[in-house]
Order: sequence, then C-alpha cells, then structure tokens
Amino acid sequence: MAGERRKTERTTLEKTRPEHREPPLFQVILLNDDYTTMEFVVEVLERVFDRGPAEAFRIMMLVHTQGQGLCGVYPWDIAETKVSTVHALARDFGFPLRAIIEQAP
Ligand code: TYC
Repeated sequence: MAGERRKTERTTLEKTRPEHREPPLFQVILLNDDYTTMEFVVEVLERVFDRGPAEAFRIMMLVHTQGQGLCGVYPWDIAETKVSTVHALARDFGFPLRAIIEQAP
C-alpha cells in the first residue's frame, strides 16, 4: 500500500539523520579600549567567563595587543547574557569595556 511505503521511507530517513541538531554557537568577543584597567578585565574574564587567573591574563593581553579577543563560545541566550553582564559590570565600575557577539564559524 502506498501509505505504508511512504511511512517506511520516512522512518528510514529519520533513522539516518542525527538524533538531535546542535544549536548554533556564538562567539563572545571582548574589545580593547584605552580606559578599562587590565585588572578589571582579568576579573571579568575570571568571573563571567569562568577562566582561571593565567588564562584570564592571557586573554586580556591578547585583547590589549590585538584589539579584540575570544572569551568563549555559547548558544545565543547564554552569549547575550554574558555580554549584558559585562556591560552592566563595566557601567557599575565606570569603565567603557565592550563585548560583542559573532556567529561561530
Ligand atoms: N587597554 C587597556 C589598558 O591599557 C586594557 C584593556 C585590555 C582594556 C582588554 C580592555 O578588553 C580590554 N588599560
């Protein structure tokens, strides 16, 4: 029966697909500026991006020398929350520190 054949084909197609799709991932990129202190950036990388002290210092120096640097890769909602947290902390402490989101390649 045609209906049954279609059902069988559909079942076969579903079985050859991956079980679930990975969510698209987004990079959170920190931008350099001339006013935010190095100490504050290291603190942000440790607290917001869960980096250890040495890694936080390495990323801060990368941003300082290259103009920008990757802090982490997350699904959209988490990336957005990280950026909002960075901007809120920076505002509270009077620094112009900015972070942006880019689609991961
Ligand atoms: N360029 C800043 C300074 O010399 C330090 C800095 C590093 C600022 C990284 C922002 O994302 C940044 N004090």
